[in-house]
Amino acid sequence: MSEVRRSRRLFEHAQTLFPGGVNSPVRAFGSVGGTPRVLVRGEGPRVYDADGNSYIDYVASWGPLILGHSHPSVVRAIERAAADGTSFGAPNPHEIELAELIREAMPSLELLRFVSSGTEACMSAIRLARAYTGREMVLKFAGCYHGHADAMLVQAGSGGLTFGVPSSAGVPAALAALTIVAPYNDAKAVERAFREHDGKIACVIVEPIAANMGLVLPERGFLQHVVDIAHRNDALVIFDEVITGFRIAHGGAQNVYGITPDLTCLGKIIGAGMPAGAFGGRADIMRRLAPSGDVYQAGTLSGNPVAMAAGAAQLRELRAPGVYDRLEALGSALQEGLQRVIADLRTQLCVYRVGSIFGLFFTKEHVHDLATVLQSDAKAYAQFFHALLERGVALAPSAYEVGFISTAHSTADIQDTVDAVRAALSSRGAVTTAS
Ligand code: HOZ
Repeated sequence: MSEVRRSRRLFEHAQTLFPGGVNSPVRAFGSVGGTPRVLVRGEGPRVYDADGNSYIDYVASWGPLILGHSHPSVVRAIERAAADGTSFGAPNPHEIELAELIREAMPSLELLRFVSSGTEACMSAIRLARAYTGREMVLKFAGCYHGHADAMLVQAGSGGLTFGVPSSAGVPAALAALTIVAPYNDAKAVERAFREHDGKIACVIVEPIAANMGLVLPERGFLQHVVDIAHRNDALVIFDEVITGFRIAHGGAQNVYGITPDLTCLGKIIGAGMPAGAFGGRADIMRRLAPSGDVYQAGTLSGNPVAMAAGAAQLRELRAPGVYDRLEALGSALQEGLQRVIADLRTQLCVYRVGSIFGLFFTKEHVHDLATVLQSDAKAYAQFFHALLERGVALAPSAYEVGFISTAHSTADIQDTVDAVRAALSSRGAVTTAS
């Protein structure tokens, strides 16, 4: 058992200051138990806790750190920008550079607006869609997570799922009634919803690759089908690419699947670990935003120069040839390594992966929606999580989150991870084995 005395002491203190000791629920280790590691440093593929333990990190701050921790270009950009001023609440050149880099990679964002988080991006995009269409209802998919704005906390993934509150207290019933939920990968249900609420649905919001209920891949044709149904019914399509944007490819999932959404939400990678989000899309829709239009949206820290400079530095690095090939090679090495271990040990563990995102489910069923996700064994995941943490590998502390590989991971890190998984699965009393 590694020493976690300092983490424990700090976390006890934090519990006197923050509800549950944290500033975002999943960090509390509530669903896996044990003491959350208080992290003091990150470098490349590793994080270091207050007791001096180090871990190969696959949380990557929940996705933003595609270049690993403290990448020199990002750190330099932050230092330089901060030296010139941490915030102006006025236009600045860094936001222009970052917007250009985003639009170059994702041309569907003809106009965009920066905000401070993915939650804000989704919340604002939905307001815009409602105003543009003059309709009030929104269709989302069960287990997808679009931040914690009221309208989106209906059968939500991520922390909502982890803590069994996918539909949060405090959300007015009248508001929740405007959010319709369909099962992921079920285009027929989308059709039915549009029939039932004819002329009332403003938009469909979807994670093109669902990554907040573990990793659930879209089935062939599903996304195009959703877009076709929405457009046939004069509704807009919002791609929530907060996780997939610049992660699975430079142009995000929309580029990989060749689909152009009306609006796109971004976050995570575009801020390189600094608070930043964005939403954007068709110019005729975006022009409805104040001050050009009548949809209000604002933020003191929107387009913050330090966050914008960090994001721009990261996106410049991601333009270098071979970056995504390298991420794919690392992802595939991890997946193959894990699958060898799983086969050798006859463990009921499924590995899903797209590029540098992976999801692990203790189940023998094919996972394609929230119902099948919930059939997986979350208790087995919790034991596995701790067995790996003990061996210096940090996965997300929830069965319903995903893992992220960065360019800073080496093939040796991947091999060490595979070895740790073999040891963890061999040692666990409760390994579920194929019968
Ligand atoms: N909602 C985030 C994961 N999908 C967790 C954010 C955090 O705890 O930092």
